[in-house]
Amino acid sequence: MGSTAAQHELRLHDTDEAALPESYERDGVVLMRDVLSAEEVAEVRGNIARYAKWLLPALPEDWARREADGTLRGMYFLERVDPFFTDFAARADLKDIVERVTGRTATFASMETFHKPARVGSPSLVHQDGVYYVGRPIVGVNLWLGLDDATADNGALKYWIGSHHDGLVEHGGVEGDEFFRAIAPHLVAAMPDPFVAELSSGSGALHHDMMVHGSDGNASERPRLAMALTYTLEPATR
Ligand SMILES: O=C(O)CCC(=O)C(=O)O
Repeated sequence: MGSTAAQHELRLHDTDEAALPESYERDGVVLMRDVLSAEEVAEVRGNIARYAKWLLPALPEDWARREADGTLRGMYFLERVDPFFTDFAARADLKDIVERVTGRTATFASMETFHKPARVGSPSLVHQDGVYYVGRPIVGVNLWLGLDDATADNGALKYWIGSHHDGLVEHGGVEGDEFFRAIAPHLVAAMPDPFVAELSSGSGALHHDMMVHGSDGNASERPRLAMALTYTLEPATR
């Protein structure tokens, strides 16, 4: 497993930094400030609220996940039915970031929101996105975009830096979520401390599909809204 948080502090890069590819290769994640401007964050937030209010009620139940009290936890497939998100998924500047950092041609694959509501937001159990690609000739990457300030107390992402070098860790099913797969708590407990990616709204984190990551629940009074775009990378080598 990779180095511990104590040994390693991730740098928050600017999106046009030449050092991004090297950091991504070494760490499995790069943190970037100002991927979205404050105006863009406000626009995305407004469209998420509009979509949740007017479209979601008529969409299949499994296009959203809810917290135990019914609060919205996350939404999938927004780009399939809503022109704002179709255009967002096709943004050339976001694809360009992915291609510059990874050095590979990227194709948009999917979009998801993570609402992490105040007080009731549940954890994202520790996992590697690559578990969903097993048996398929796909290499993927995930561009996470903060739409609120993310801090340790409202459920910022946690990364096990360098873990992408060590292949897939065993995952199991998760009670109450037939699709999600996570690394068993006793295996997580044996890992070194993660790096907590405290990021201001508009920042982004691009992580490798073998990066071990997750986030804690949100017991704070501040929500932690985010969205993620996944891309597949060519040529597939695994
Ligand atoms: O935002 C979160 O808490 C989880 C995000 C995540 O697991 C991902 O983007 O792959």
